[in-house]
Amino acid sequence: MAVGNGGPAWFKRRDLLVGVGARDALEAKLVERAGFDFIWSSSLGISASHAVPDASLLSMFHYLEAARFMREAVKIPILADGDTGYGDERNVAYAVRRYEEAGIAGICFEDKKFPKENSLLPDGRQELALMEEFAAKIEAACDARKSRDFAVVARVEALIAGQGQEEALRRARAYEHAGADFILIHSRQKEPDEVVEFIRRWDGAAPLVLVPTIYPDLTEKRIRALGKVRMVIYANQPMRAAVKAVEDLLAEVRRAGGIHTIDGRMAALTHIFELQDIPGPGARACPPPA
Ligand code: SPV
Ligand code: MG
Repeated sequence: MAVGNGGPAWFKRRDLLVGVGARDALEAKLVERAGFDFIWSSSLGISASHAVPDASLLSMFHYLEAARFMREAVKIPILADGDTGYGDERNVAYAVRRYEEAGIAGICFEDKKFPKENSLLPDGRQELALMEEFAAKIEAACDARKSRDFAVVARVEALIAGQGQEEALRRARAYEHAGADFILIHSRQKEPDEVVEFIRRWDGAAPLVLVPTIYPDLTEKRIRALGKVRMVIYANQPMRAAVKAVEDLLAEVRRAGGIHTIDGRMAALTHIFELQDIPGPGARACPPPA
């Protein structure tokens, strides 16, 4: 059943919800404080924080645990990246039950074969699952949830796999028919033309979700003007910003032979304590050594 027919309520508050990818609870908190609408618990981010490829290496419980800590730290909804569903329909149904009971607002499954590789990996293996098999996973996900407020997002990887618009549309229609509340259409083209064409041709009722990592020129204003898209996800920008900042800082420490030149480049310890919700006197930084 499409969202217009009484699907998840949490996304109806705004015409376009903007979510940001997080690896952990601290990053999720920063996203919430910056005023974004929801958290994307990113498989790329969570894998990268374990320094392993985003290639179905970690278990469902690693991803669930990360999302659960995020959930405890923020009030805004968390949309979980559920990869390919960790197996067949039984695994999908199991994951939906665990994520829903953990207070996660929804989950996204992608129609690639397990084990998958990240969609943006140069020369990555992008093999699609059979459409009928993935539609059965979406149906299993919808049947497994207790509440209609738990969103099931079907992610179409046909454009990522170079299979073209017709195949992407055929799959999106099948997944909507299977019960998906949203269709995430992913692309790795530098120009947004491919995604824009899909949006233009999309004739289903399910709202679309975009991840414009590779085509950042498609801004929120342009997305709104296109219509049909109700969620946009900036999946990995905080992680990439953090890695760059830390690498630059560490190089400076090596260069300077000490930590005496970097004060202005770090958050104050008091800010870290505050992000940890440490009350009262605990929020004071340690005095410098006498
Ligand atoms: C993620 O953030 O894990 C995603 C988005 O799935 S992408 O990396 O573009 O595949
Ligand atoms: Mg992912």
